[in-house]
Amino acid sequence: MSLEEYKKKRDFSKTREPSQPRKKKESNDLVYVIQRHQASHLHFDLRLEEEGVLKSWAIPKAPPQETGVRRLAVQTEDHPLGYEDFEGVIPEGEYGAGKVETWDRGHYLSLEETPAKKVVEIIGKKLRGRYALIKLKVKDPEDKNWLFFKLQESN
Ligand SMILES: [Mn+2]
Repeated sequence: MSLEEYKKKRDFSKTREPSQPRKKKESNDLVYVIQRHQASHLHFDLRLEEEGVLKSWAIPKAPPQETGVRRLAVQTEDHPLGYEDFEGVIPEGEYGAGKVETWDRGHYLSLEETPAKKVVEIIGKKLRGRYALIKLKVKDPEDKNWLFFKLQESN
């Protein structure tokens, strides 16, 4: 996992976003966060800690709190651990310019993991329960489109 793309896209003399991952974690729980990002287009950035980075997806509409709603989730560059604490305004002219606010956060458990599918138990305030992330074009490593949705509760 690399933060190269994350660093390349940002000028840390201009944005207050973290340039390095935070040193130490407070607990072993895996980070889950969704940040509401009022960039040129409002979207919601889902981030899940995996192998020392925050795997990230941009969701163009409000994340599903109930079953039956499937959202497109476009994978974006890995973000450093600690980014879940970032809130503020990315300055005009910088990558992702606009306001970032925490929309939901907590932790998650990984229940199932393949290259094209993740099933997670999200323990947040707005999102709670089992969710799936499914990659749309399994055989195309360049394709960034996933679907994100809540699974039916198992009895
Ligand atoms: Mn964003």
